[in-house]
Amino acid sequence: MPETAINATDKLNTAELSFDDFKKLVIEDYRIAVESRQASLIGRREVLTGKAKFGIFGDGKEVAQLAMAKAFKKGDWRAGYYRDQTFMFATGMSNLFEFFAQLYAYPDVEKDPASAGRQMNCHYATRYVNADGNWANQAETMNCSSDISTTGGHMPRLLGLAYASKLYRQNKELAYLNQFSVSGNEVAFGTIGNGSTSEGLFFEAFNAAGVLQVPMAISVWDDAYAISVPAKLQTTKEDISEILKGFQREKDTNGYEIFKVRGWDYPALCETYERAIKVCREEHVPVLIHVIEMTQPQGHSTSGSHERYKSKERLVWEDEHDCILQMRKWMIASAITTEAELDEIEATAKKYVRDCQRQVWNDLSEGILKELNEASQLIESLAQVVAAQDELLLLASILRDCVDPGRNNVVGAIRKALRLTLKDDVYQREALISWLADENAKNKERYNSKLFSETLRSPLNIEKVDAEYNDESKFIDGREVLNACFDANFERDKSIVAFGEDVGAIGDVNQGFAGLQSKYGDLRITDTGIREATIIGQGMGLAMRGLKPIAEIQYLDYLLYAINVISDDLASLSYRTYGGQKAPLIIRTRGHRLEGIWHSGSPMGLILNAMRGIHICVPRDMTQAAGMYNLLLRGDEPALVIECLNGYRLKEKLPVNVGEFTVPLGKAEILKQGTDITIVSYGSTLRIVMEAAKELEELGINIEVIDPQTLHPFDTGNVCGQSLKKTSKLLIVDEDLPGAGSAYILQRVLEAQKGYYSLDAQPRTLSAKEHRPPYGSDGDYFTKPSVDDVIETVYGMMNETDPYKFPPIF
Ligand SMILES: Cc1ncc(C[n+]2csc(CCOP(=O)(O)OP(=O)(O)O)c2C)c(N)n1
Ligand SMILES: [Mg+2]
Repeated sequence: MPETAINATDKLNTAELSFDDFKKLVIEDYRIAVESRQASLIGRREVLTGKAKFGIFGDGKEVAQLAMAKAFKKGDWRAGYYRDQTFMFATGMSNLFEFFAQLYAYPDVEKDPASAGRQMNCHYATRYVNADGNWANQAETMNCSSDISTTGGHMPRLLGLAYASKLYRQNKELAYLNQFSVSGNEVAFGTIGNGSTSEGLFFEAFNAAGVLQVPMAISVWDDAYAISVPAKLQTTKEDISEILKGFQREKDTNGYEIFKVRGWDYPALCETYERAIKVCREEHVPVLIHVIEMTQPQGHSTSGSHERYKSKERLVWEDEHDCILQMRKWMIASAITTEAELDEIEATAKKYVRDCQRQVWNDLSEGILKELNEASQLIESLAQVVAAQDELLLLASILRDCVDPGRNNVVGAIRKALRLTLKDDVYQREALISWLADENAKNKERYNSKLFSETLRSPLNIEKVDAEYNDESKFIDGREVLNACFDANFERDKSIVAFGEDVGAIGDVNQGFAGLQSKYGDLRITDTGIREATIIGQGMGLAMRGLKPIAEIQYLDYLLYAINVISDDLASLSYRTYGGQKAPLIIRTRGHRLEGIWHSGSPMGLILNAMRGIHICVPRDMTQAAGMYNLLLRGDEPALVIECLNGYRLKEKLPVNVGEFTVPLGKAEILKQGTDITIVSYGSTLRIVMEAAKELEELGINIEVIDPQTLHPFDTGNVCGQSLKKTSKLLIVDEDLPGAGSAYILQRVLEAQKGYYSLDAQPRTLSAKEHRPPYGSDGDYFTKPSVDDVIETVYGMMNETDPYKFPPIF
């Protein structure tokens, strides 16, 4: 930046500025806007000429973002969507090089710090996890939580980011965490398109922020369209701030401050943001800034042209109300600058942006070309000594002639060459194999790493501490074991909070938190509204800002109402930022058997498929659950813990170190040794299997029972595979649908653990029926696996192998 320039994020307080300073500041803003526009124009061209796959840009939204950037301070957070490049440039959280690197999917975290080439363009993020896995000082940086493509999907996270400021301000015990907050003075800025305000997540988060009174500032970028669908079909009265007027706070009520401003009116925008954010920051009142009359100069994205669905009149109106054109007019009319100076700024911007784009492209191409040359040479050398010479030379020349080659072309050619020379035993072929192994390792790191944090604080690296008992250890209700565990952890770590429906005053519907709100206060043990998606978002935002949240979903069946947030946002966070962001959120819920269609679900297949990137713990009792909480609360990765609904009143022995002992992830336990059949089961069905084991013993069958304890990760010690070496027979019992959770376990045991090679009978699964579980004990008996079902299935398997010893029951 030239010495005379004023930082674009400096406050636009005209009272404190000389006219010269003011002019400089506005001109600097204009430069950022035109550079951003050039980036959009060039970006689109790069897609249309095939260098990038897809483009979506922030043209038409530039000027409002300059104003928003002025109100954004160190310590603040953004959770937004793909239109915000100007804001990111103006705050310095991104730049043109990073913009183009992401557009080209540059798989290098130095070039694209937001996603290391993993995300579509204009998906922003700052990195707050250092390379060593430690937190960066978020109070000293501007912070951007990682974008997701699902429009509106970020709203729950936004709520959580804002809620963290409330906790940091109101809970004085958190003052020691000053690398995350300075007395809660931070604002969480959200952006969302007008069309996406139709999403339920928007309304859920909007209401929750009004209830919680948190510093959340939502800007709606309103360009009257959502791709081709006009406002008339999106929003009642075609006006989101109009219909949200009931949220306006009044004397003696909570609520919002609501603002409406035109997206091309620079001075009005600057003034509005200054006013809005002041209230939001100082008073912790959420604000809505509805920015209307925005445009899309290039249409929605590179996927199609807006001329197809916008009227001629609308297109003419958009041309005239282009925000940069209007800013330019205002600057000239206000004698801030001259036409000539602005022309000069525009010409310089054009060249500068083009230079940045070329530099990034050349840089990326150089790396790939080097690999391409190596691969071509290896193939050409191999061609000299094998029969498939012509095919190999053709392969190499096609590779060399590739226009804008990618690594898929290079690696693909080597793999093809190896297939063409399967029978050639020459050292030149070995060279290809070893080159491929090196490249595979690099590409694995580029494209397949960091699903989890992979740091020293990972729960996988936390030491195992055994549960200890002494002569005085009492048998108490399972819920009381959990209660003691939570109590000890809340005492130990002031950053732990728990919240959810009925978690506060009554200590959750099964009493796990009973008495803890009165002991630790309602900022730490907190009731929430019925809003599963934003309970998860609330937890995610807190976890991103250094707190240790336990977000409770009252019953497992209701996890469906949050699955989009868990799957899209939480589970993908580490992967999509290449480990630059983490959210060690613990989701607590209870499930499996009880009563009724929505109170006894066990949708494990759904969970296993939607939640890669989150540990899935299925403790068989409350002691195991407590050990898992003790572990997870000391780690830095997200996890779901599903307690057994029918286990809270069963008696368990209270460990003396109830807040200290740990149950490691991925460590399967053999609950009963046996020789005839291996049964793998988890959660509530384990008790049924153990009961069946007794009668089976009387029938002369000795089963081995294994509890994997966690499904992600699954039995990392190969306990199931080893057991099959002994029994040669496998039965998986759970209460999910057929082919759901049990199919996942089959894949792990038979394929990943190579259990297939030990089998001498067909592997079997025993699950629930295909429909939802009906209400009542008979409904349960005829739907979910019973002791009778387990005995008969096991017996049937033994009958198949030895019908003389085990004659058929029926
Ligand atoms: C949950 C979800 N539904 C649909 C889409 C596909 N989609 C991408 S952008 C878009 C339009 C969004 O319009 P708006 O919110 O007004 O933002 P704008 O692009 O106009 O700035 C749609 C439907 C998506 N990405 N996510
Ligand atoms: Mg729109």
